[in-house]
Amino acid sequence: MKIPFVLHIDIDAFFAAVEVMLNPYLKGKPVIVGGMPDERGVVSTASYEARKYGVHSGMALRTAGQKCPQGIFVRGRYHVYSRISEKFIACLTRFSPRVEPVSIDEAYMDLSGSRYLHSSVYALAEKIKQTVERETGLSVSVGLGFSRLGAKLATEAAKPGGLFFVADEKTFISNLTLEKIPGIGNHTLLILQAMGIKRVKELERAYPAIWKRSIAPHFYSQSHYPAAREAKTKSFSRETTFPEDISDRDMVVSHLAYLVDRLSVYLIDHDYFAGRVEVKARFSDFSTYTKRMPLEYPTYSYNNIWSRALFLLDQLMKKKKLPLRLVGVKVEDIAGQRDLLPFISIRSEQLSRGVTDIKRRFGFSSIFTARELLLEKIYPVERDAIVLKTASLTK
Ligand code: TTP
Ligand code: MG
Ligand code: MG
Repeated sequence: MKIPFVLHIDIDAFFAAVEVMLNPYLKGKPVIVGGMPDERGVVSTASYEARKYGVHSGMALRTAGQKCPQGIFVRGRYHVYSRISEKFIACLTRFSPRVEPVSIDEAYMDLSGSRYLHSSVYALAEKIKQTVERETGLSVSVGLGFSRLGAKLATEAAKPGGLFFVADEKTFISNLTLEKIPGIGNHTLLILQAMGIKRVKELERAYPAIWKRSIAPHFYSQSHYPAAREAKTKSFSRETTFPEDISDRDMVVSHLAYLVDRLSVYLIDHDYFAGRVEVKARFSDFSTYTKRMPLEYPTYSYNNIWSRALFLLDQLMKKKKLPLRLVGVKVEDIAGQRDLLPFISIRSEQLSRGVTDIKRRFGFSSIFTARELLLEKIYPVERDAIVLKTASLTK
């Protein structure tokens, strides 16, 4: 029988580590990425030195400034992080065809097959860790287990900079405190803590009925989730050629917004999450360019996909001082599910779902973002679509 080996890998203090790598003066200092301490907004991440002062992702910048006055605050440089993220994932795919990126600095790999090429799965994991660290210049943590949950929890135990193999998942997991278990929310956690239950094994022992009925199914279904799925090649795209070449940026933006809107609704209708966005632009001289960028986490949110797409479009439009004849957008790294992301706000996803519900009931054209409305000037608007000249749908 083939034993499933899952490897989970995550970059340590990712954004902060990149800043330190690019500016060695920051080495060993409390670095806080996200903005200045007098600005609105939150901390993206903090170096481990800054974490000692209690600074963490998601904390208001102002609070971070109070907790760590000597902290060095830097604004994020997203395009730099995503380029390194791409390099990171590309490096992993050399070791296994089954790599599943789950966020900008994190991926699962199925080593069940590749391990035969090495003396042991542990040696292979070490090799992967060393190679990634050498090629990206960043420190990573690696977890090895027989399931996704096991591997992910192993990475947490290994942080920062370690490699951890959980050989006996059941014992390891039953000794963990409950907040370590993905899927046990804050609300449940508070109730259980009030009942004096802190660890997985205490819950299992004291309340076997609650355990079996409400938590174990979720937990074990994750625990026994088979090794990482096939590397995703699936993608969906929408593009259109304009009736006449367009030099007005707003008008191009409006087309792109409409195409992103269609893609987001498509993802929601099919229960898909996208991991990466690509934008394509063709100029009046037929020269064609594309640019791509990972999303911060797999999502179907119009707003998240949109903000990346707009950034990419602006990059592409700088290539030539010519009008455009075509614009297109593609979402890639499609997955049917994703890991729980307890720290990331999913308000924009709720918004996209709400808008999609309205579109389902009253027609696609019943609700648009303002930036799409410019299209009314040049195309007929029907109940279920704005009728573009050539809206091609590719799988
Ligand atoms: P994480 O891997 O969760 O965190 P990290 O890499 O900074 O630190 P570590 O893994 O060592 O605990 O997130 C990866 C990057 O994603 C992080 O560097 C910044 C970004 N991020 C946010 O912008 N907001 C958030 O709330 C979180 C959790 C991460
Ligand atoms: Mg990380
Ligand atoms: Mg991560």
